[in-house]
This record gives sequence, C-alpha cells and structure tokens, in this order.
Amino acid sequence: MTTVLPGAQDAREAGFEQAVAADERIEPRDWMPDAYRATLVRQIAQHAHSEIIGMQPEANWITRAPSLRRKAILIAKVQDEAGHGLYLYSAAETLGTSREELLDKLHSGRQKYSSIFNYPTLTWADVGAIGWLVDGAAITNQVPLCRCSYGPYARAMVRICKEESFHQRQGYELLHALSNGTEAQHAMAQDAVNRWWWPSLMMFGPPDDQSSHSAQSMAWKIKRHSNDELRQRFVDIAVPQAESLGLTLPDPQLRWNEERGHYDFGPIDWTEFQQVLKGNGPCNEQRITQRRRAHQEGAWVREAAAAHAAKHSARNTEAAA
Ligand code: FAQ
Repeated sequence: MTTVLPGAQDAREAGFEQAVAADERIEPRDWMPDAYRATLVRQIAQHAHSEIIGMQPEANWITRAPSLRRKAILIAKVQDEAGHGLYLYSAAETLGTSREELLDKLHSGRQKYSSIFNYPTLTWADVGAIGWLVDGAAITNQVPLCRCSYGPYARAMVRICKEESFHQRQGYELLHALSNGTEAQHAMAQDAVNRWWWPSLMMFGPPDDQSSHSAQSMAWKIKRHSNDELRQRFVDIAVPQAESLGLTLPDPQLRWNEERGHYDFGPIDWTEFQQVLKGNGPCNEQRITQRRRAHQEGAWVREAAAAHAAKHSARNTEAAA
C-alpha cells in the first residue's frame, strides 16, 4: 500500500492544476485526479467505439462501389477507421483500462458510440454524404482535440485528423461528381444530404445548457470549445461548400446573420437524438449485433496473436538466460 504523506496529495493536485493552466501535457505516469482519468476513459472509449462501429455504414457499399477506383478508395477509408479505433484504444490503455474491458462495455451497451452511426446508408450517395458531412463534422470536433491536455489522446488525434481530412475531401469529390452527373445522380446526392444533415449536427452533442460534462472537460482542457461553438463552426463551413456542390441543405431557416457573423439555423430535433442514444435509432440493434458477431468471429485471430506473442516472449527469455 502506498502511504501518502500529509500535504502530498494537495501538492500533487496543485502540480496537476499548474500543468493544465500552463498548457503542458499530462502524461500517463503523471499524477491526475481520478475524475480526470474517468472522464478521459469515457470520452476516448466512446470515440474509439465510434470509429469501429463507424466502419459498418460505409462497408455496406464496398461490394457495390460503382468502379474499381471508388472501391479501392472506400476499402482504404474503412481500414483507416479501424486504425483510428486502434490508436484510441491504445490511448485509453495508457490510463489503465484494457481494450477487452472497453469492448465488453460496448457490447453490453454500458458505453456509448456516436449517434450518427445508427442511420442507414440507403444509396451510393450516402458514402459521399458521410465523407463530406460526417467526416467534416468529425474534423471540426477533433482538430481542437489535438491540443487536449492528455498527451497520448492529443498525439493520436494529430494523425487521425490528417486522415479524416482526406476522407472529407473524397466525400466532397464523390458528391461533386454525382451532383454534376445525370438528373438521377443529382437527385440521389440531394436525397443523401437531406437525410444526413440533421444527424450530422447532432454529432456535436447536446446544446451547451444540457451538456453535463462540457464545463469540467473545458476546465481540464480536454475539450477546448463547447458543443454549440463547434456546431456553429461546422454550419459556417458547410453552407458555402453546399453552394459550390450545387446542393441545398434541408433547413429553410438557414441564413447569414450579418450581426453575428455566422449562419443562423433552424431548431434541432433533440427528441430524435435522445431516442437514438436510448437505442431506438433506425440501426442501433443491427450495428451492435454485427459488432458482437465480428468480435466472436475474430476470437481465433486474438488467440493466434496471443500464442505468437507468448512464443516470442519465451524465446527472448531463453536467449537472455
Ligand atoms: N452520440 O456532456 P456531453 C467519427 C453523450 S468519430 C452519442 O456534451 P461530452 C469518425 C455523451 O457521451 C465520432 N452520445 O458529453 C468517423 C454524454 O453521455 P454519458 C465520434 C453522445 O463527452 C467518420 C452525454 O451525451 N467523435 O465520426 C453524443 O462532453 C466517418 C452528454 O453529452 C468523438 O467521440 C453523440 N453524438 O461531449 C468514423 C469525438 N454527444 O457519457 C467512421 C470525441 C454526446 O454521460 C466514418 N468526443 N453524447 O453517458 C467528444 O468530443 C465529446 O465526447 C462529445 C460529447 C462532443 C461527442
């Protein structure tokens, strides 16, 4: 048992607060408050789960991509999402939580993943809309996380953001091709944007006055901006992009507000968001069933990898003796 000398706890807490205030990074071996650790595990786990569940909606179109080029791009993108999951589970492991434990919480519904991945991909244009809007929203939210106070999470986000930026551009390019294609292709692109717009705005989380974690996470510099600030930033970026795509956004209240220097937008259906979070979205059941199945079917791979690692470790011990 470690004995904490009187005053030592206060000194460690003060050291932590000072490091955060000075914009220094907190590293795995540094002392941190239990609540800071728990908040990071919660957010990083939810983020990692989103990346791997997020593979499903687009993977749905790999076998039906309209050309070899589109198929190769889509396979690479879906693989990137798996990689993002791995970086993030590794970042969570540095906080003392195993990947097994986190996956168990995902599979048993005790940890969340992003609401956005509970919507179906009905047409090929949905692949473009996910790239443009979902990856676009993800980048807007995640670029500030590169400056998160926890070192391993911040460093993982640098690479993830570079890849997400490529994903966003491929989605934009795909939609641009459809929007400027035949009448039917244009209509398909418009329909996809109509369905993905509002759920993309919900990705940023509840409004600030209902966000239970924002204030503390911002004080700890885990989050750098509030949910509403980032949502507004995303709307301001997306509106001119929609114009240059030749597509409209499904919001009659969307207009430039000269005074605010931002676009005003209509009310978000937070009842729908809450329903999706409760498991009642269009694809919640399908997503989690597929995830559990993939995990079971991958059991032999995990066993083989563990046996391989054990064999190498035994050989190294033998060689060292
Ligand atoms: N969906 O107090 P807040 C991607 C929950 S990755 C589900 O505001 P916080 C890449 C929240 O957990 C997308 N749950 O919470 C990709 C909390 O629940 P709890 C994922 C949500 O943490 C692209 C409660 O509501 N990105 O797209 C959502 O301060 C294409 C109260 O909310 C990240 O995870 C939601 N949308 O702020 C992959 C980024 N929003 O735990 C494949 C990192 C909120 O108390 C294809 N995460 N909740 O039970 C964050 O920045 C934050 O966690 C927020 C939420 C902003 C998501």
